[in-house]
Amino acid sequence: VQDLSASMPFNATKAAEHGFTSGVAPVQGASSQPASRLATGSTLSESNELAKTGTVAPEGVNATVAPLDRVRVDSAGQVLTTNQGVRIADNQNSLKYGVRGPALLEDFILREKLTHFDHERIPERIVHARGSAAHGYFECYEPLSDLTMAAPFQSKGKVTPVFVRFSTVAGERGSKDTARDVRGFAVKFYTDAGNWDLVGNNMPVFFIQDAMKFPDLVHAVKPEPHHQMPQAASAHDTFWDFVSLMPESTHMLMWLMSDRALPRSFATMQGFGVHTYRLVNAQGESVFVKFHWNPVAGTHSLVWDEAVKISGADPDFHRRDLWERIEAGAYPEYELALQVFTEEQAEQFSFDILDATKIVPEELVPLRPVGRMVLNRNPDNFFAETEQVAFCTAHVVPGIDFSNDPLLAGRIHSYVDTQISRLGGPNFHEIPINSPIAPVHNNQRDGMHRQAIHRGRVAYEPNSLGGGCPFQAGAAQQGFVSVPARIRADEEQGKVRAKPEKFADHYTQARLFFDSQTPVEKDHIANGFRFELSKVTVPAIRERTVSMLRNVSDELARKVAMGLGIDPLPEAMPPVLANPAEPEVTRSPALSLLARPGDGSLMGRKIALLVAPGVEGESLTSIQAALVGQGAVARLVGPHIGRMRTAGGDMIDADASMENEPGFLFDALVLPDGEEAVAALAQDGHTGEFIRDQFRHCKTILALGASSRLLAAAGLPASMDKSFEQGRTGIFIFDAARVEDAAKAFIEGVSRHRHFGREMDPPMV
Ligand code: HDE
Repeated sequence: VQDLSASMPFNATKAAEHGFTSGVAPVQGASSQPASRLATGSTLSESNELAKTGTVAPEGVNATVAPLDRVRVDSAGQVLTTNQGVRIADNQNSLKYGVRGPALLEDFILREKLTHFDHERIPERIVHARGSAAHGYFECYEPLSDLTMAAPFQSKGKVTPVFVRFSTVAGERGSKDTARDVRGFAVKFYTDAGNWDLVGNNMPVFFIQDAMKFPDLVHAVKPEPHHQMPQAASAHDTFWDFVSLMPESTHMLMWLMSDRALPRSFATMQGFGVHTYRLVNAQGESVFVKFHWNPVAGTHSLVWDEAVKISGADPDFHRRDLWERIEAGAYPEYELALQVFTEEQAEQFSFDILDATKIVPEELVPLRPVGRMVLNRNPDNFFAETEQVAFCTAHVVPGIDFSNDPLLAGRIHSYVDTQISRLGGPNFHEIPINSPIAPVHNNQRDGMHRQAIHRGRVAYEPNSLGGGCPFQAGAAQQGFVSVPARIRADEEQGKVRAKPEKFADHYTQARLFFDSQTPVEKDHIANGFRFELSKVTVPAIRERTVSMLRNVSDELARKVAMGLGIDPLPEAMPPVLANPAEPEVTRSPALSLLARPGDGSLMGRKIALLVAPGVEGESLTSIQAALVGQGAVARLVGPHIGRMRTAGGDMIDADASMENEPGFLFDALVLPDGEEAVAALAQDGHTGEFIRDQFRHCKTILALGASSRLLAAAGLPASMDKSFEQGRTGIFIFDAARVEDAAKAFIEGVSRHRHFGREMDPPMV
């Protein structure tokens, strides 16, 4: 074997293939992960035994991390090369014939660089293009082996690595985070029996009942084809034209017009599997299941005016929040809960469990908590992980199976299909973020970008030349076996293009949702419809929607009609099903966002403490320390960023300015004591805007000492004065000497998120 000089570019993986061993220790250009691939296994995923089991990662350690190490690249201390490993001497100038002469075609370094650049973009997802993701783990509370053999649920404390991508639906990849929209909530479980993707949303129902209508729905909501407007918004003619002709969408529209469509963060929204799935145990017995993710931080949303402003000041609002929470250790956490019911139970329900426009009310089938999911690691590279991750509803593992939901059936096909064009071929499972930690062995071969180097001459089964390998598992060895009878088939019907009768009950559950909301939430839903329909230019579409709403609630229809100047109220749209079955449940408090206030913790909440030169330093730092002690992010926001002197002569550093981080980006506000600082803040128009937005969006405000003047100067209504002291409205005025009491009252106020008691429509401030 020929000796390689230590100073030469050297790739340990390659060299090992040719017989080089550790005797050659390259100084530069070495792979930081020496040749582990050949030694261990035949697939990309097999390099890490610990990860493969999926059971050993202690809290905070992610078993998918180690296998990904093989493909992580860190160029620190490395020389610049071409993709062929050739060192580049000059990365500034193309090759020319004389300094002022023509560029030369033979410049392979320039051409490689430009060609790669030209192809750096891949097609964005047709829906859910805008997304953000994180790594984490799922931990099982108790074994569920009586219900399912799915690997993540087999023992108490079992940990399964996950990768979760949150998304909006309609907007393009670069669109804003805070659009009124459904949010995707897609979880990839890297189980030790293969990958399981639970591709859900933050709302438990969907617009349509049959996959046949999905392209129509998406074409209607996307920017209109002639002028490509509006971006990331459903408030336009084609969307409302379509949904007002599709009464099955009514229930989903209730959710979409509610504050559910404006989550405060990914950490404060629920997730749902939407469809009915099946759990299957080792005996082949199966039950139906609905999946729910409930955020430990509680459900919490933005208000519309706030969402609109945030999309201008920080279009990455949710992405930033997710990233910062994880960097700060305020890990987003969700409890997984199941609704389990039998086929016999399902047959008795007043609705059809195969209909994705229906929920199973929690009062009918209670939630059973089965585990928790913690997101504790940001991706290293957005493109490699968040963009290239491929979720597919077809990815299930033994123990999970499908129901006959016709929407789900379409999805089982669609997701794999879309990855083939989006990720450039059938080998997308080999992209590191997609590759399972369970071993992969089959006779599929070739295709674009194949990574695995299959050895031997056998790529067929049965074979004798390969010893019959890879061999069929069969049920005894946990091979996937489909549940034989998925709901009783009606044999007399034969092939049909039709729907079961209960699918035609379009309004009972829409009514259930609306009637279960608090008065504030009902107002927000009406205002949501008012805003969206006010952007619709065709009066007939507005009226048709109002006539549809009359089947849900006349109170709602009237409010919306009034907001749109529709008078008289149009007739109710004739329902498809004249006599729907009596519902089991007519009020479900669990459907209110306020039903899940969370643990009251301040973890991850962003609080602004206004500062200016001459600020009273002691009370300021004491409040700041109290907030940070509760896990909040307490930022000093000044007329400018950087250093300024306090009244006591100390120096403080403002993290942000009122210009670069306006008030609506924060969950709560502290106004400081200090005559000079208050005078300076009163001079700055941003201060009034800051306070007014905090007030209008019903957030907690604390004014210390002299700064109470700023509240009045901002034009807050005088009627609020009397209740300020008691804090009933979430506004607290304290003497700076009582800073400890102030901190206590303020923290309690912030933990309640918002104080809707002071909301006014139209806003007075
Ligand atoms: Fe999707 N959906 N969808 N969807 N969906 C996609 O797959 C589709 C539906 C959902 O973060 C696409 O990889 C059809 C319901 C999420 O990468 C595509 C139908 C629910 C994500 C697709 C539906 C979802 C997608 C686009 C009706 C909630 C993002 C790119 C039959 C349960 C996953 C891609 C991620 C993405 C098709 C309906 C959730 C085109 C045909 C219902 C969270 O394949």
